[in-house]
Amino acid sequence: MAMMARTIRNSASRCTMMSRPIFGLRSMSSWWKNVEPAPKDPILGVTEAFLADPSPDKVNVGVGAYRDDNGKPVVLDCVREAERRIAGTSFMEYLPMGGSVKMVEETLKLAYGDNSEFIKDKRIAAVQSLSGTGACRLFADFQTRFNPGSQIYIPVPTWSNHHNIWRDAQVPQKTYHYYHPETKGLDFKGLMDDVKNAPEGSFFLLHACAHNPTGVDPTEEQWREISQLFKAKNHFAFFDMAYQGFASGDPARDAKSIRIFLEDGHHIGISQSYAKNMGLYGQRVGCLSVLCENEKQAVTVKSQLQQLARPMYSNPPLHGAQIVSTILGDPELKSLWLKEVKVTFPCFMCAHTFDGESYLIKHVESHVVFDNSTKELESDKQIMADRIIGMRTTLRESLEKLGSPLSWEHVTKQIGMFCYSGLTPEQVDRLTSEYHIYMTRNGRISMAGVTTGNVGYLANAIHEVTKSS
Ligand code: KET
Repeated sequence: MAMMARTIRNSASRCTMMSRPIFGLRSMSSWWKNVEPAPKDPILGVTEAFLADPSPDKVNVGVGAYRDDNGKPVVLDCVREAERRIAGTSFMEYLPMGGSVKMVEETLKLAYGDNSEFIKDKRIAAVQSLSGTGACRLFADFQTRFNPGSQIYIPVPTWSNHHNIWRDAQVPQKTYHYYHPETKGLDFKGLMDDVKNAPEGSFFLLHACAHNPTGVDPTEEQWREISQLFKAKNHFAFFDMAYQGFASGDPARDAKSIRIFLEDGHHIGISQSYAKNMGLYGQRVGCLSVLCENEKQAVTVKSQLQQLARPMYSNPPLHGAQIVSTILGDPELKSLWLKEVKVTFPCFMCAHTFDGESYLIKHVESHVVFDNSTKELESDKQIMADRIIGMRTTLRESLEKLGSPLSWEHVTKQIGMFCYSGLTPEQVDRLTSEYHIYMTRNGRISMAGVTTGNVGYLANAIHEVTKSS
């Protein structure tokens, strides 16, 4: 106590000394003179650059946000209806530090299963998070606080912000093999070797489904092998599930990787996001959960997650949580959402699976775009799903017609929101400077940004920058 008082006094007297010369403007402005401009964010920086470009030809295939054929954002019908029901609410007070209990309850069912024994046994510590990014960050902070000195294994490549998140949480990073550039598929052997060679009890970040940016997921069988090896090595699996519903059109099916780990008895962590699968990007609504050994531990862990949240943002925002709990808490609205996920997103997601050697093109069982239950949604949403498959096909065919010497098969074969094109950073730079086409420098194309109006222009530009390679 005495020491603390001394420290405070010392810093106070330092402050007085430092504040003496502040009468001149020059010394005031010197507070931040050592601050250098931050590097542009590899993904959101692309949107900034796109917005600043006055060219009428500009094309944005950077950020992963769903768009219609006119490049306009899409709001789901279930969201519109939930907003209508919420409108006029008199509750605008703070949520608890852990967020909306109802929203969290419903969100856990999506990841762990409707009849999950872990939910029944109250073994899951879960809090509402600021979307998927906030869930990852909260977990990273939790990891460093209660497992100081531990590292995190991150796949190569990954969503670029994973590196920033664990860096800012002071967690040292290691990488593991994931993608094979030649086969444009999973580097399963490299992955398994890295999992095997990591020290016992390491933390691993896994993409639950629709891996960003590659669009390449392990098969079910491969997930089983990964889980077994994790078990043998006593590793901790942290799943980032930002695209539940995007790989197959069915959220339950897309949680398969997680369910396999649960069956095998792992104590996992999960980040969930409603940015993509409910189109609630800007509402910042998601969930962080950690499966514990028993209810008592879950209560303790949750109290610490809340303790981390309190000085950072106090408590999470209300509106998005209300939308989600209104949709998932009402059987009719929930089934509307499930239909919309199937109809809106899947066709371009579900049709292609990599079996280790070649790609199988087929519709997954859950994909019911063409059955009667979705008739009422078919019109505009159906057109959108078809549009995206169409865009993949048109982009590939246009490149082939232009006589491109390269293979563009993967454009129609990868799953998820993105096409991991294989373009080099230099080629992407040329696309931007010469053609006003904006994408991340790793060559990732957000397929949702490709439209009837720009696909020909895009193909031509890609051909121009790649034809001599
Ligand atoms: N994880 C992954 C794998 C991911 O791609 C994103 C977002 C997030 C988490 C976080 O999403 P949130 O909106 O916080 O729920 N990815 C897209 C947007 C971004 O970079 O922020 C993207 O890759 O374009």
